[in-house]
Amino acid sequence: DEVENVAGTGQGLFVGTVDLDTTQASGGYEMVDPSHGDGYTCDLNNSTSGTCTTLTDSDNKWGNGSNSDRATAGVDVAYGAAMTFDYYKQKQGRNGIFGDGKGVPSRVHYGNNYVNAFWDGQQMTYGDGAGNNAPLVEIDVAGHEMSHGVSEALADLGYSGDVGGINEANSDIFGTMVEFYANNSEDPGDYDIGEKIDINGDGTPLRYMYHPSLDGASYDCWSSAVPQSDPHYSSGVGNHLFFLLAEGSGDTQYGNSPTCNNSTVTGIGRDKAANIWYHALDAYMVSTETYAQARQDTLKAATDLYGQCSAEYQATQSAWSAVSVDG
Ligand code: ASN
Ligand code: ZN
Ligand code: CA
Repeated sequence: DEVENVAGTGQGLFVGTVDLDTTQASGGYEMVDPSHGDGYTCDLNNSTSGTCTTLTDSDNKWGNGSNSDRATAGVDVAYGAAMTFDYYKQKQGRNGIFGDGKGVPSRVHYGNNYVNAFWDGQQMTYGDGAGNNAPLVEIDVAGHEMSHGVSEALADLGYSGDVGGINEANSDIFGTMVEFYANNSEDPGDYDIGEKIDINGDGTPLRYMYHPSLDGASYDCWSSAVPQSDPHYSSGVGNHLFFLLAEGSGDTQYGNSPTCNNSTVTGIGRDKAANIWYHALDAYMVSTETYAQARQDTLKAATDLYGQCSAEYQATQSAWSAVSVDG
């Protein structure tokens, strides 16, 4: 018989040594997390389909901090899934990605040289990376992908035109909020996406929320080119909006964030900014959302949460105008 809520420890690739809740089974332990809806972590054994084998361990000490142990990547993603579950529950009152209290599977070691991670509507899958880049198992990436599940459940956000960028920005916003929430000493919160993966081999992250065009392709400001572009580039407008609303234009800790209209924006803090965005997603956004509608919907959310004459409402107006989304 299985004994639940067993306290294990793991040594991940990026997160250092962390606690993991596991399940005791005959002869050892399984990486099944009863504290987070029985979400489990499994090894695809470099296949792209077929059986995913739930990770097991004899002494409940998982991974060794290096890829030489196949459980190491599993530690990072089990932790990332738990932190994502906890963020939504504690901060947004949402019980699991689907709101049903259930955890989701996290599948590691997908294929060969796969430089991506994805949510398929039901579960998580992570590649090992190729060449010099690391497996795509960082906290903000895990939070990004699972937030695709949340945005699908709440608003069924589309994936082309403005809404494609809003969808991707939503995932970067909550991936980053999960990274801050986890408060992991080895991978503390910031407004870079995937900064530890070294996807480009030169130390740069996948994306920069505070100044999206630093990646050479993302948009800082809305223009008619934005809805034509890849969602990972049109997301720049939403990422930039979120950074300005959270931290302001004069931030020196996370990055200098230039405004598109030479204005100065005073941030309201990331928790309030995330609450406004989440409430807009939950209550107002639609599958065909445009950036102009997102401005209106976040203003409705700011009114609901803080009142129409609030500093939070005014900052939301200023931040959208600062990314060239005017009322
Ligand atoms: N990692 C990518 C993303 O979530 C997968 C994709 O291209 N949809 O954006
Ligand atoms: Zn995405
Ligand atoms: Ca990050």
